[in-house]
Amino acid sequence: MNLSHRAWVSATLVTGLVGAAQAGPLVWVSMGEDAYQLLRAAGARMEQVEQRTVPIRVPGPKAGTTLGSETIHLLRVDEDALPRLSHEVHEKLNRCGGYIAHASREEGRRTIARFISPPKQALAPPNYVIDNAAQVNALLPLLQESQVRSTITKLSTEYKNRYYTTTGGVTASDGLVNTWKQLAAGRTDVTVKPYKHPAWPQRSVILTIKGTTKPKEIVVIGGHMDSTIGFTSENSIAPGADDDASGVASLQEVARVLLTSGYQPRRTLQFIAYAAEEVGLRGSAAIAADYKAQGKKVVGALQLDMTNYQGGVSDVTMITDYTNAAQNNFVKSLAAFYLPTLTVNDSACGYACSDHASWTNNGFVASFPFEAPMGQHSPYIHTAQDTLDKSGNTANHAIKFSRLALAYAVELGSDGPAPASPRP
Ligand code: IPO
Ligand code: ZN
Repeated sequence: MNLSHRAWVSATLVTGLVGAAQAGPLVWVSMGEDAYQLLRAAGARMEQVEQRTVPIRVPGPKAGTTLGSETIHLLRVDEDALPRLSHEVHEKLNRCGGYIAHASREEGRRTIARFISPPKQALAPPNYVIDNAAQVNALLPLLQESQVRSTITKLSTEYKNRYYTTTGGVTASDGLVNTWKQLAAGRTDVTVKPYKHPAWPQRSVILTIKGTTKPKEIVVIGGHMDSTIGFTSENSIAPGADDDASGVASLQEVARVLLTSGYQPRRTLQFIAYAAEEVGLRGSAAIAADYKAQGKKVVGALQLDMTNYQGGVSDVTMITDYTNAAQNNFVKSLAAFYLPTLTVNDSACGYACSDHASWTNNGFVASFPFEAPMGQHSPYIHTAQDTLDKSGNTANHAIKFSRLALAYAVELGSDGPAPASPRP
């Protein structure tokens, strides 16, 4: 008996109520209950709807503990209804509730099944120990708020939008390749490469610092470069200053400091700006699936999506769902040790809310430190008002995430204490 098959509750065939307004191709997507209800309320043309209830598990050492459950819907929907969904999800839901795009029903079912029973991790968990305090404490003061601020300004003002299919989206991606190449200048152990996605023009960008003794073990720090306002086209204004110029700027500043200081990790470090997050996590899904297929050993991934709007009293909110509890605890311990003035709390963000889910879904360990508790994050995202002035024209909040990500990069990237410095 095929259990996974039996678990599917299928589907009333639902046809669109406003067929005339929508004439796009039907695409496979999966989403949580709340996003699905919005889609239905909007009268979107949809077919072959089926749903499963997914336990929200705490993975890792506390495996078996559940945080409750949520219903995931798999369906074919008019592609033209999706931009509006992105918009409404953010307008009407106090949490994220994104969707994942799928190539077929079978691929969608497999993906959802992997959320229910995550693939066994090929890699033994790393040692989560803090043993590089001298190095981390020497590097932390080199991080500059002004650098993060200027990157957010550049990304959010130089292009009308950074949507995955527009000129702005492609130019922004090319611009990141150039900027990151300049950061890497003079380092023979560093590469910067665009990652091509055959189905759309915007490329993801990957900066790699090759590990000295364990180059096959990879630590990923990522954020998404694309922006959206829902119905986004060539001339739409979608600054995406918080979502997610802030995350890309936070991680670029970590790369800048590691590269200019001459830091050499034992494990390979990769900084990734993902394409096409806003349209169903497509860029990160492609990369994580590719890494899995190639047997790449991703030791851990850290997602930075929205770091610069302090909507609550807490500085850092650790996302608890579709992330790894052991690594989340490590990130919290890094905050407590290196950044003791930061306040940290927990929130769930729902199905497919950012690129960490792509790593989790492919059997890798991922964490997602976020700017605010659920519902207190920037209310301007996915609109033309997502601009830096909403954060007081500073990167004071985002720089905290650079500090946390730097501690993560050096502690996990070093895999053990720094070698004793040679005697003078
Ligand atoms: C997002 C992430 C976490 C939470 I809690 C609320 C909102 C934003 C995410 N859905 C997004 O738009 N990423 O691009
Ligand atoms: Zn977004």
